[in-house]
Amino acid sequence: MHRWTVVATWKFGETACAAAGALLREGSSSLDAVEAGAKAVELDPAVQSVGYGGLPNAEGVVELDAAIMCGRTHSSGAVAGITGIRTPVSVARRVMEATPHGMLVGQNARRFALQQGFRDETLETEASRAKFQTYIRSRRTPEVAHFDTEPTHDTVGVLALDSRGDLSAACTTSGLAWKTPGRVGDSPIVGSGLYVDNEVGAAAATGNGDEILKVCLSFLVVRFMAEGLNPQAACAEGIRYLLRKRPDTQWHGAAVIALSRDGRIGSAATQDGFRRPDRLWIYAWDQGDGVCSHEGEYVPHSR
Ligand code: SD4
Repeated sequence: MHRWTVVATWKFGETACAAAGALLREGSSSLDAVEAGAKAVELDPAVQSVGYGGLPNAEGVVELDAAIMCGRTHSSGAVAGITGIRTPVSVARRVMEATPHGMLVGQNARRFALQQGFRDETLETEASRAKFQTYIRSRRTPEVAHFDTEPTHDTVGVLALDSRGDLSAACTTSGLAWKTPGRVGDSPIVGSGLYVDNEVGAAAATGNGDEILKVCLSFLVVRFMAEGLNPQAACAEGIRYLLRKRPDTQWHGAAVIALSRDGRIGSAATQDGFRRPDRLWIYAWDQGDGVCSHEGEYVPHSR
């Protein structure tokens, strides 16, 4: 019997850990746990960067990205740019289990979800509509993704180790607010937003996905663990690599969490883009003693 563990990105990762932990405690698989954890955040309308209530693209359409990966079978499924479905992580799982494919996108992902029995529902809330209206009034270049000073992005990445010793990961997001329609970030891409090697560990990333996917951050962190680094050192080394390769483009920040197959946890973030009072790098976890969250390590620029 392994000691079960769940770890998730951000303060709202507590919601994910609570839902996942409830299953892991009962002996459920890590795959069921990460799906339940990610789904709990997707369905929370107060979270404006994931699922229902997520902020839209530059044309006011909420486009969601999600992926799930099972360490036991080394299989994965993903959807990108899906609209009108509140639980894209579950659609990603259906892609994994009911198709021979790894990812479906856009209208066809949505069509697949509807065929599979998912409901077509609005993703907008009063709060997300109001934020979009404010953005519309202030923007200068309507067709180009616009970054403002607000933390208008954050993904939930969930990693779990179950009592049988199997690892899984899930990652789900509405991506960057006001993004260019069609833009897909790191979150649904295996190796970038998430990665699992059942013999080694798992990792998930959050932050500016346009940067994260240029270094395959989650795969990189798991490889560092395979080479013998503990999860904390592997996360810091992954962030250091990103900073080395892309030194001038990290102002929005990137962060990563990791979980080793023996239940050790790590986390690191670029110092740039975080550490403001309104944007601390927080991650949550539960190892059977209750959900807690903590500020993670920041890696400074070496320039
Ligand atoms: C993306 N990585 O689409 C996501 C957004 C995010 O904190 O995680 N922001 O780029």
